[in-house]
Amino acid sequence: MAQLPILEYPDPRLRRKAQTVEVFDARLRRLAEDMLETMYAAPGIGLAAIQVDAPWRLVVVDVSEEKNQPLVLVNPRLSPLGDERSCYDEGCLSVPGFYETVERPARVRIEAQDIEGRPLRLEVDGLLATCVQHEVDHLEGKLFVDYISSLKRERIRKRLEKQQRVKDSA
Ligand code: GNR
Ligand code: NI
Repeated sequence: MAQLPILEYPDPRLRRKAQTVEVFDARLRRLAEDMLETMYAAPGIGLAAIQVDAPWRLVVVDVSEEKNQPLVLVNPRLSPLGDERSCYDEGCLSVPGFYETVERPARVRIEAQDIEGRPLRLEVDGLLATCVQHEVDHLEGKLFVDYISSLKRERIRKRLEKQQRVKDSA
């Protein structure tokens, strides 16, 4: 297993639309394993393949306390269940150090495939529902900062660009 570098906002590669996975092979399993290792090390509760510069419709999540309930979703599609919405203070490994409140549907149905390509259907709520919506947004090139005011978003962009310049010159 290996840890993978995570792209950071405003890297344009985070804005690509991820492609449908059609081949369920050892390379895909390897990518999912490396993503889980990267997510646990960060630490984070989810990671989309696009964040590690692999533009496939693949996400991993684990919202469990013990970090022992990994969920791998290939080609996930979501549909809201009911009208209830919930607010969560979201962060993102690609927007390190910044947190903003985002409102999303409270419950969603997930239709996806597992790492072997078998169909998977789940209904989720709470933090897991928030997290999978955040991850599926990544597959469309969308980030949580797109839900906040442009003023706040630009402030975050400028601060991250400055940090990246400092890192690059070190
Ligand atoms: O680790 C993460 N925490 C988190 C907190 C609230 C809402 C969403 C998330 S996902 C984030 C990891 C990440 O960036 N996934 O794409
Ligand atoms: Ni994220």
